[in-house]
Parts: sequence; C-alpha cells; structure tokens
Amino acid sequence: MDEKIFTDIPDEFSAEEILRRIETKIIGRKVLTYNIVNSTNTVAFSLAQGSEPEGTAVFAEAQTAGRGRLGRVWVSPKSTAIYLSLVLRPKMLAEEAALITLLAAVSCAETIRAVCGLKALIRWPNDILVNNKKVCGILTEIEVKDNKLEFVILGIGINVSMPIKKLPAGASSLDHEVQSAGAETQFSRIEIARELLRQLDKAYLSFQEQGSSLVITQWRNLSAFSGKRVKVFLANKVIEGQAQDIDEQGALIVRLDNGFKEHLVAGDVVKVR
Ligand code: BT5
Repeated sequence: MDEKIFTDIPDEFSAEEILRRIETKIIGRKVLTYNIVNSTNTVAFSLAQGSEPEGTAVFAEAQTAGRGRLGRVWVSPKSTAIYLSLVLRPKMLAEEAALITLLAAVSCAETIRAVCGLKALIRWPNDILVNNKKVCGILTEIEVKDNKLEFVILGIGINVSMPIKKLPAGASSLDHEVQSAGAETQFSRIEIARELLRQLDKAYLSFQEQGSSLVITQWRNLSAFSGKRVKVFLANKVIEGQAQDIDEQGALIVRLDNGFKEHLVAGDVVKVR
C-alpha cells in the first residue's frame, strides 16, 4: 500500500514525459532519467568521456553528492527540484567556456519568467535569484585534452517545491516564492524542465550560428548587478566598485573607486547595500 507513496510522485521525471511535445534540435535529443545518483554532473561526465553525443540530458530525482563550485555542496533532496546535466561539445576555446554559464543563466531566468511568472534575475556568474534569493545554480565543468576543449558538462539545479527549511540561508524555491505572495500555485517540474530544454536549445543554436552577442545582450537585461555597487572576494584580495557590464568572454567588468577596471573571471560577488 505504502509503495504508491514512493512510485506515484505527481510529476516524476520520465524521458517520455519530458520529451512530449518538445521539438529541440540539439538539447535533449536524448533524455536519461534516474532515480538517485551521486551527481548528475558526474554521470554526464562519464558518459561524455565515452562517446556520448552532444545534447544528451541527464535528469535525476535526487542526488547524494550534488555539488556546487569549489567543492561546495548542492542540497539535493528527492523530487522537489530539477537536477539536470547536459553533455555539450561546443566548438570554442576552453577560455570561452564561461559563455556557456552565461547562456545557461539566461535560459534559466527566461524559463522561470515564462513558466512561473516570477521576475528572475542573474547574479553573476551562476546564480538565479527570485526576490533576491537563490532558486537556481549552474555548474559548468570542462574536459580539456591536448589544449583542446573536448566537452562541457552543464549542470543546472532549480528548486521547485523544496521546503525552505531544507535550504541554506539566502536560498528559496519557486513554490515558496509564489506561495509567500499569497498564491497557492505548485509548479510542475516537468513543465519547467521542458521549457528549460527549449530555451537552452534556442540559445545554444543562436550561439553556434551567430556567436555570443545575443546572449550577452540578453544577459545584460537580466543582470541583478548592472550599475550596483559590489564587493568582490577574490582568492587574495577583496575589491569594491561598480558592476558595469560583462565582456565578450563573460567576465564581469567592475569599475573600481580609483577608476581602474577589473575584468573578473572568478570569485564571488556580493552586492553592497
Ligand atoms: C552552484 O554552486 O550554484 C552550482 C549548483 C549546481 C547544481 C547542479 S544540480 C545538477 C548538477 N549536478 C551537480 O552535482 N551539480 C549540478 P555555487 O555557486 O558554488 O553555490 C553553492 C552554494 O549555494 C552552497 O555553498 C550553498 O550556500 C548554496 N546552496 C546549496 N544548495 C542549494 C540549493 N539547493 N539551492 C540554493 N542554494 C543552495
């Protein structure tokens, strides 16, 4: 009897369901769904080290070792979020891989806006915020051989119905954000996943055909930082200034108080009040 509780998750991921009525060209050409994995990025990475073609999407209901950048943990409880990793084989230099994070950030923010009607913004480089709380994170990992970019694994986590008591401070879920505004809505993970694959496909095709200019323009319009004062924690120093823009490789341009400009390719940005 209790079995039903475990098998009857209303919008459990199944490849058929995710692929229903989406006509993407590259992203999600093949969809694999798992119940529990250590990390969808690890699964996708192993597949890509074989001969997995570009576009394969790996979804899981839960992760036992979900990860963020720099060895940080990504909280990944069961059936309350999207955990997705994509195998990509873009023709670009390894130094340009940050553009894939930007592209994904734009696609995630557009997906949340389209499906949930929430005003999602991007916090450089890889966070999506709703009401200033993190609802989505992106982890881009690459494999380089003989100085050549072999593949990119694009990992995306979106908190859909996760109770916020499971989340670290400053994080939230999409359901929580609409419910705290008084609505009773519960979003469908499948619907969000489908729209996300569509958005990523559109963005990736445009990027391959026309380069990064469109994604950079879209990114600028969705940035939580443009024109704001920021404090940046780098490995060996802390700098302050005004976030101005991103450059054509996806680096954040901060104008320091002494007039110099820094192009940041790594580091954490914290908004100053
Ligand atoms: C990220 O790292 O934001 C990248 C997260 C990528 C997760 C996806 S899920 C599918 C795929 N498989 C994986 O194993 N990973 C990818 P970072 O910028 O380093 O942020 C990590 C920080 O976010 C943590 O230190 C916490 O403070 C916070 N955090 C942890 N879990 C969270 C969650 N579920 N929602 C919001 N914030 C979270």
